Formats: sequence, C-alpha cells, structure tokens
Amino acid sequence: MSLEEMLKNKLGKEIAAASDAEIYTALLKITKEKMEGMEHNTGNRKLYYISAEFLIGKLLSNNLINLGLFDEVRDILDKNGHNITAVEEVEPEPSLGNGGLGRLAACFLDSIATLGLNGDGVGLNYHDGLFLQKFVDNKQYEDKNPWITDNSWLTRTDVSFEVPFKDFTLKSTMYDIDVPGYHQSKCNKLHLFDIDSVDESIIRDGINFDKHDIGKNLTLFLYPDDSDEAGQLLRIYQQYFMVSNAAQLIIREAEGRGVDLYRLHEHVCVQINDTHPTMVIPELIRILTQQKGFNMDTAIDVVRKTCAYTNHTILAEALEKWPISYLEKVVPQLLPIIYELDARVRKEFSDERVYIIDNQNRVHMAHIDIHFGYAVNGVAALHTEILKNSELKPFYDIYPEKFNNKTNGITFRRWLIHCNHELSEYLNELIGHEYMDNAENLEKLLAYKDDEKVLKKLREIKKDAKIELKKYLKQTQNIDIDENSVFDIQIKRLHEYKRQQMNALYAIYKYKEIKKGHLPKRPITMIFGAKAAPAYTIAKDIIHLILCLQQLVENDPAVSPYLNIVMVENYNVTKAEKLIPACDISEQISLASKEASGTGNMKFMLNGAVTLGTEDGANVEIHELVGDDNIYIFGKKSEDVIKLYETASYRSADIYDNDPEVEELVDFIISKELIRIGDPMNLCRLYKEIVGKDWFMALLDVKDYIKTKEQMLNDYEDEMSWSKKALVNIAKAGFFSSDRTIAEYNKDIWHL
Ligand code: CR1
Repeated sequence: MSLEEMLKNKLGKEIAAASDAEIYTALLKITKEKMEGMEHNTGNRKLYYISAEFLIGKLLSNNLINLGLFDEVRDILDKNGHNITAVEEVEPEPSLGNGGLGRLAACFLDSIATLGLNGDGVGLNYHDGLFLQKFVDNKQYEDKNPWITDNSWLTRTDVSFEVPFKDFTLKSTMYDIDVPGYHQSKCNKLHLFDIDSVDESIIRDGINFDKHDIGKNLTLFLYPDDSDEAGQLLRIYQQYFMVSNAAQLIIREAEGRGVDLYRLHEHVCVQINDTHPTMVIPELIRILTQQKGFNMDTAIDVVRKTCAYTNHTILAEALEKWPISYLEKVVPQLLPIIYELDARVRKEFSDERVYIIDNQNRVHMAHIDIHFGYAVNGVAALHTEILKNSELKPFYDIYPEKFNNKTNGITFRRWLIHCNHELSEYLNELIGHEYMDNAENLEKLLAYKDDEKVLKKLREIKKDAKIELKKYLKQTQNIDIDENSVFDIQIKRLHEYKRQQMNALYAIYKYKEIKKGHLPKRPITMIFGAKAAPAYTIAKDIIHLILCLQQLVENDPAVSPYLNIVMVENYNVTKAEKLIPACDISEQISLASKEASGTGNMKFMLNGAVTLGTEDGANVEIHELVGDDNIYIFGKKSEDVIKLYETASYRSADIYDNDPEVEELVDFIISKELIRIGDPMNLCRLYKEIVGKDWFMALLDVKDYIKTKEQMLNDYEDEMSWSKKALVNIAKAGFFSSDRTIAEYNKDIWHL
C-alpha cells in the first residue's frame, strides 16, 4: 500500500478534508507502527544511558527523516492542500529536559541508533516536565507543562518492577519511545518509568503541590523545587526510582539473554549522565549481593567494570552531595553499601578530599562514580583538562587511566536537515549529500569560500530564515522584528555564569548610545530565550531586567527603530529550531572555565552564525577549527579566571568604582526609567549583586565584550566577507556531529 493510501485509510476520509490535528495523529500512528515492526539493534554488549533528562523535542519530523519518509509525506500533504509545518505545530513538545545535558542525551540516542549500536535510554516519564514559562508583569511565572496526550509517542509496556523505599513500595510501569536511526533498518528504545498512581490534580496555582505525597507526585515534575528538605527528599525518591528500575531492567534483560551475571560487565555498560543516576552503583551492588548470591568483593568488582560517568559541570551546586540523614529517610537499604564503599576508599587513600562521606555526613555522589566506575569523561577538551588539573585533580592523580575527553556533539538530522531545509538542500546541490552520513564532508564547502554566487545565496537563505522567525514571533508573541536587522541571539538556561546579565549591560550601552544620537548603521535585534530555575532568585531578577529593557526600548520611538530586544517566552527545542537558522551572532559568553562545553554554539555554527564568545568550553575547539578570522573571541582566559578564584582577589566594586563607563551601565539598572517600568525590589537586588559580588565576573569582561560586539556589527556590513565567515563555520562544523562523539564513546568506553 502506498503511504498516501495508508494515510487515507487511517484518516477514514480524504486527506484534503482532514484537519491538521487529524493528519498529525494519523501520521503518528503510521510512524509508530513502522517502528514497532523494526528489530532492535543487537550486539554482545548493551549500553544503558541513564539520564534524569531527555530533551527529545517534537518527534514526528525527525522520525520521518530518519525513516526516509519525510519528503514523501511532505509532498503528499502539499498535493492535498496541507503543509507539514502546520501539522508539526499540532505536536506537543515533550518537556523532559532543561538544557544542554538533556538535549545531549537526545542527540546521543539518535546517533547511537544511527551507528547501529545496541543502546537504550533510561529515564523518568515526568507528566508536567520542566515548568512552562510565562511572562507576567515582566517576570517569570511558572505553570505546569502537560505534554502527554491520548495519542503520543509513548507506548505502555507490561514491564513493571517493585521499587522499595523505607516506608512503602512503589510499582512501576515502563513506557517506551522508539528511537530510529537515520536510514537504518533497526531501532532502539527510550524507556521512561512511571507510576500509575501519579495524580496531576494535586497541582495548584502554577507548580505547587504537596511534596510529601510521593505516591501521587513522584513523576509530576523534572527538578521539583529543592529549596527545602521535602523537595530534596523528593529528588532522592525520583533518582532512586529511576535507577532501581534501570538496575532491575538491566539484570532481567541480561538474564533473559542468558548472561552469566558474574560476567555482566562483558555484556552490559551503564553510562551515568551527571550525578543524578549515581545510586545505580550501590543499587546494582545491593541486588547482586542480596538477590544473586554475590559476595561484596565480586559485586563491587563487576559493577565497577560496568559503570562509566560523564561530568557536565564544575559548578559545585550541580555536584550532588546528599546528607546521610536524607538517604536514611528514603533508601536506608543503600546505606550499608555506601558505608562499605566509603570504608574501602578510606582504607586505601589518606586524602580526605576523595572520601565518599565527608565530615559533615554528606555523600558525594561524583566520588562514588569515580571510584566505582571504570571511566570518567568531560565534555570538551578544556573542560576535561580543568577536571584533571584542578576540579578533580586528587582523583586524576589516583586514576589517570580513567579520565578521558569526549567533546560533545549534536545530531545534524535535527539541527540541520530538519530545522533548516533550505540550507541543507542547497548544500546537497553544492557538495552532494555525503555529509549527511559523514559530517566531515561538509568541508567540501570550503571550495566555494570565494564564490560570490554561493556567498550571496547563503545570505539569502539566512534572510529567508529571518523572515520565517519574524512570522513565528508575530504569531506566537505578537512581536514585530525587522528581518533587515542583525539578529543577535542568546538562548540557553538562565544562569549567572552564562552571563545573560552582561548581554543586558550591552543592551543598556546600546540604548544609551542611541539616545546620544550615535545610531547604529543597521538596526539590531537582540533575542534572548531562557528559563530560570524557580528558586534561583538572581536568575529571575535577570529575566526581569531583560523584560523591562524590552518594554523600555519598545516604547521609546527614538530607540525602537534601531534596537529591538525580545525575550522569547518558554524557550524550548521547538523554538530553538526556529531561532538557530535565523541567527547572525551566536552569543557564547560564559565566564571562561565555567561552561563545560555548550552545544548551542555548535548548532549556531552549523547554521551559519558567527560566534561571539569567550575561550570557554567547546568555543575553544570552534576557534581552533575556524581560525581567528571566523570567530570573535574576547575576555579573560580560563587560567586567569581560575587564579582569581583561587586567590579570592576579584572585586567587582573596584571596577565599578574606578571605571565611570561601567558604573554608568550598572547604575542604569536602578535608573528612574527602569524603576518606573519594573519592580524596584528585583532591580535593586540585582544591582547590589553585581556591584557587591558579581560572582561570575560580568564586570571583568564587559568592556572587552562591548568592544568586540561593536567590531562584529561593523564587520557585518561587509556582506561578502561576513558571508564567507558563515560559510567557513558551516564547513568546519562536521567535527561537532554527535555521530563522531558517539563513535568515540564506543571506541574508548563502551566497546559495544
Ligand atoms: C553544561 O552546562 C554542556 C551540557 C552537555 C550542561 C553544558 O556546558 O554542554 O551540559 N550541564 O554536556 C547541564 O545542563 C544541568 O547541567
């Protein structure tokens, strides 16, 4: 049966007569049926990638692309008066992640399947995901974000486990999402565990709910507020539920394959994505010793050869340390094992910095991973060096052989073929489509770097993407932007280290310049997208500042023709897919040493934006690849920053007091113009934070930043030379394909 007939059958009517929603559901069902009929990848060793987040984004188009059906479906819809983009709009975006860590996990699943490797994801099925962000009175308001509908990509399985907690046991249900590889005949799975008793009706006014009612709240939200004890306990409940299910699944599947559990490590590998899944280590040891007759030494030995850990940040706040007393309340069955692991470490090493339990009775989760796993990796070259030489140095001294780098990557299926059809089709025309299978082939584009026709066409493609974004913002937020302006975009989690506040200071600078009559040659559109963690006060104050600036500029007819500030509401994968192709200037301005890698930087580059960045994370590798002429680097280097922290010698107040230009920018945060628009409490608090602390040193780099951005805006006017920079960025992006990253994981760590 032809695809068109199948679609008609499913719809039970003519395609032309169906609504977009009906077409979406019919396509979902057809695609799911196809994937259900596909075999799972096989191999002697199977990978379980355990992660608290899988930021998978909408799946229809990506599944169609990977199954090789996209063009056909698009043509069928066109022929029948429909449009695939409108059909895509119907799909709700699963809200199963926050930022880079979760999106990386999603890109990895795509690449694992594409390389035909035997590996599944394991996580939780949060019904309301991360919160839905709304702007009310120029502030972030958090609402629930339900995404599961009657017809979704989830398939309920009959796999279920009993997960024991101190005071009760919860029975799980496993849901699966199929993960097809690009042009592969086999499929992998993302397993999401849930409980049947979860109850969304306990959520009231926004995202509040009774944190104690675990039987109803366990899988409601990703990262529930943990600013109090109940919130932290809930996170431990979630984490243990995730890993106990994972461990039971791993053992059941291994036994099902006839694996001798004493050789589990030869047949299974567990990747621990950040510290959230760390309890899988003691849980596996517990099951092997208590249910499978292992002695402790053997259980530890087998588990150690099975588990590997990826570190995604050096920020202390993300390196989890759970008080023993909390673990005692939730998972007392793990404590004897954790004590045993700690005792073994203490017996072998005298350096207390590597102990598992510290002198405040807290359990350092990363320390469990490093001692009792066989590999530790950072996510960009600089990040791994920082782990080895400072952050995790005492561990590197003990286990140099465990440490390795795996520079992050992104899947080109989503971040080029899907989100930028026009560009990918043009690339096909110019250099053939081999780059779709082997991304390094993008380098063939370099042959055209002086070809004016090509450079002009790239600029046109960019312009078309800007027009698309303009329409989208008009439709979704009723915002007008000018497609002839420069699009300067910063989209990422809101965090002080990422320094959205420094970008806001640039906006203030530009506003003041325009007020003084120094008009830019071309209007500038500054776009932000970011969610702040609900309990992160300063991050929310930064959002407030940006939204107030947006309003100020919008309502000032002397400024608005030259400067537009837009904060995109509820930034997510879907919005990223619209924003990235339209970007000219990619803002990657974290304080050097703090951004482990970044992956947005790679997506922008692949879509022909030029990076404005510090020598941080993967920016360093982008810089090496494209060369000085095709990137704009500013700011203090990581060694200098690390020294400033070590010597505790950074004083933002010194800069503020001694540099009138900086002072003027910072003072504007509490100017009467902004106070009139905003909330004085938020603005004053932010002002004080920057003058009195500025922990991530925005004032240290702000002047160099402004200068470099001005240079960039200037250079943008030389159309051919700018377009050449864009071309070089696209051509050199091949290294950042997650297919390359996954091939490296497989070669060095997984051996699947
Ligand atoms: C890091 O901040 C990195 C991704 C993926 C993030 C970012 O620099 O690119 O991980 N960490 O490795 C994160 O999201 C919650 O922590």
